[in-house]
Amino acid sequence: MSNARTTRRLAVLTIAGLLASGLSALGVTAVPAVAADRTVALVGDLQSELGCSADWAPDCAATELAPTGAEGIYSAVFDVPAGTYEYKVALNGGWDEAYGLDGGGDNIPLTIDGPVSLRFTFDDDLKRIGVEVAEPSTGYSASDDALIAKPVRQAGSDEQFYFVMTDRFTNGDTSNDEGGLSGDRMVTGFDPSDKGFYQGGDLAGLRDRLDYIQGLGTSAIWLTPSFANKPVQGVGADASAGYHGYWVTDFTRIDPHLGTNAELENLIADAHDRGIKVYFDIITNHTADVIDYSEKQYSYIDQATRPYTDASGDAFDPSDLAGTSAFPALDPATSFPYTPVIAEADKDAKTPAWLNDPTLYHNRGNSTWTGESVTYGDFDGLDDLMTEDPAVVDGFVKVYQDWVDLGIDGFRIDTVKHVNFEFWKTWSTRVLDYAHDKGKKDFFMFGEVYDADPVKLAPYIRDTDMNSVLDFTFQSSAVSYASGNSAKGLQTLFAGDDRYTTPDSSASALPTFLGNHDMGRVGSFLQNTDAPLERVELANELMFLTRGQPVVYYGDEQGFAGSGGDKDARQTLFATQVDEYADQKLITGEQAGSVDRYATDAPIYRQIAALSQLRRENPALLDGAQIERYAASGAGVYAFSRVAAADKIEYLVAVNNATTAQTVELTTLTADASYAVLHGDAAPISTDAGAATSSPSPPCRPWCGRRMPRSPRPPSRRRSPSLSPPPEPASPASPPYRPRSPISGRRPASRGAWSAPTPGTRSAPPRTPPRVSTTTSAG
Ligand SMILES: [Ca+2]
Ligand SMILES: [Ca+2]
Ligand SMILES: [Ca+2]
Repeated sequence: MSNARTTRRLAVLTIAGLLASGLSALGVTAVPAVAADRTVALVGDLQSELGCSADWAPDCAATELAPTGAEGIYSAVFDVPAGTYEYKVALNGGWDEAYGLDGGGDNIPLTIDGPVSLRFTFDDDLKRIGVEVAEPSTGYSASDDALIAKPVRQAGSDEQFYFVMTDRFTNGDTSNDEGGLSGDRMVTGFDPSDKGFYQGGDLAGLRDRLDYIQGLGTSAIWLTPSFANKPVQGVGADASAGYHGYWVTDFTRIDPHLGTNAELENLIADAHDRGIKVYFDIITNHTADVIDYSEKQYSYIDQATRPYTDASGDAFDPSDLAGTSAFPALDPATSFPYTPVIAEADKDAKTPAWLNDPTLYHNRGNSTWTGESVTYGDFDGLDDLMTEDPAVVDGFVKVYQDWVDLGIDGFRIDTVKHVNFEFWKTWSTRVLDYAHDKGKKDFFMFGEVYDADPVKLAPYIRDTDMNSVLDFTFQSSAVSYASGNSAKGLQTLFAGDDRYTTPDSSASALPTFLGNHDMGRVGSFLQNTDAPLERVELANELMFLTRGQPVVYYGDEQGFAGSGGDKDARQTLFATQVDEYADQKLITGEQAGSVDRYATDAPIYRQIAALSQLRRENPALLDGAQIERYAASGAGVYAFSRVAAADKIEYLVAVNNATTAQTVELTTLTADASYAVLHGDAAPISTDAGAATSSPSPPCRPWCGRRMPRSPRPPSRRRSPSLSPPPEPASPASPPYRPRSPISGRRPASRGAWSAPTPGTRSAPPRTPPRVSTTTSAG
């Protein structure tokens, strides 16, 4: 580490308190005003109702929000009569700076059935306005019960995934290593000394090691794509094999390197006997690279330059027809910007047979990852299907309905944003309805939409029958926090959760992850920090104790870090013959070497197993509501409550990514109660009926001596955090989200985006998490 300033101890803390009292209302607190150099006014057509002489008056003092004492947070309560309004905030008495919907310029609509006291809060950091009911007009009574809806928890959404690249897990059958082919590696694809070729792992190996997978607490195995692939693509130094599964030629058959359809059925049967589901990673965007262009040119040609023409020569735009049953007949010789050609030997290379029709592909050249090429372009030559054509939609509905019949429990859907949205609307509904009709009520599909913005992710959940999407926002924010960046990043992450809430979906179902086979392992993002192992453990704690379905990427549990994304994140758990893999360091600092790594006492394996058990034994941690309690402005504490409606037990979780112990004050849901420690390095805490005091006491562990105020708190008693966080490190670095390359090694990895390690030392002592578990009493 350069830049090591002081010897600081990495303090990573997670506590979960258990108490037995009922829920009380969350106190909404206010604080004495402090001098502020900015003023914030609520403006809108409700101002005249609130004592202003006019609406839309940014200089009206009657609707100013007051500083709360928390930096950048302004708030005020107004009694608003029934009506339909629009509002935003304006700063400093004028219109030069104003914020509305999602921090933008649009007004925010508000409709109120009856008079109500509303608290408006503005966060000057996030530029977001929050509104909440300050006080119900009357107390809660039994007659209100009917108004309370159960929280949405989607069927099949409480899994813990183990995402495994089959070729890299265990070689259970050496007879299939060459996939039934004979010749050199350019024919068979098998070369265990090259990270870009098949290494030998297979379905038989997975079946042999179900104990190992189950020992982590896994409830669902997600297999990398398993269908028959083109064994090798590319030539010379660019040659690589389809070991990863993303170069499919036969969508009806397991790749012979991995096993047979019968072996898959056996794996599913054994997994189901253990209560473990089996998920497929599936593709509809492209096939292997079989189609070439007679022009031998591959640059993208857009529709403005050369529109599609039907067989009669009339121009048309496929996006005008997507989602309908109409599509014109096309002519491979004239309809496309490039002329698709298929070598004679490859005429029947693909299964089902409809995939061999070159007019069912876009044939516009390689994607530039922008504009229309995002959906129309080839992934570096991979044949990009004309997914606007109903023949393609129908074809893939049938393909994947058949796999539902074989016993697959759910799908992870690849490259979702590279397929037109209309495809997903139709395809997802037909596949999900089919699964439900077959009695698979828990069938669950989640998409890989490679983006960290909930605004772009949520429509796939809201407007298609895709059940969920991989939570790239979580990945970005959790790893950023674990590396030492501001807790505000987590606040922003979870503030986006409402995007996913519909009558039948919620953020609770999002599969969460920390790294993967494309971007790289979590270990690679954190290995250059001051305390790599502790920070990976912190990231795991975040993943297992926050909302969502955790995904463990195979090998992370053995401490593999790797040197980047793609092939550099695809180590074998069996003894490697790849020198680069053997030369790598594990997250513990140990040399990876060339040895089998299936130890169930490896530090991360044990941690994941323990966190899994904690979730199982305390289901509020699995699917309970998550309510934010504290977010440091900078490195420091992020705290939240988890509570399940069924048992009304509050769990308090606090994590600290700073290198010093932290003490903070916060409000919980539950007054006059004691919290026992369930996990982590902490002392028991309590909420009391009086005012908060905060007096750190030895031994100086992160939460020692902290007392939590009762809730609801008297408005004037809120305090700032009693201990200032350490200086803010470099601002969070969001990884650039490049399209994932299914072609290994052709695209730069995103590693290195995490270039803001926390100043500190390498000598952070290991944590010793006590497992105190005592039942507590409530006041
Ligand atoms: Ca094998
Ligand atoms: Ca496409
Ligand atoms: Ca091609």
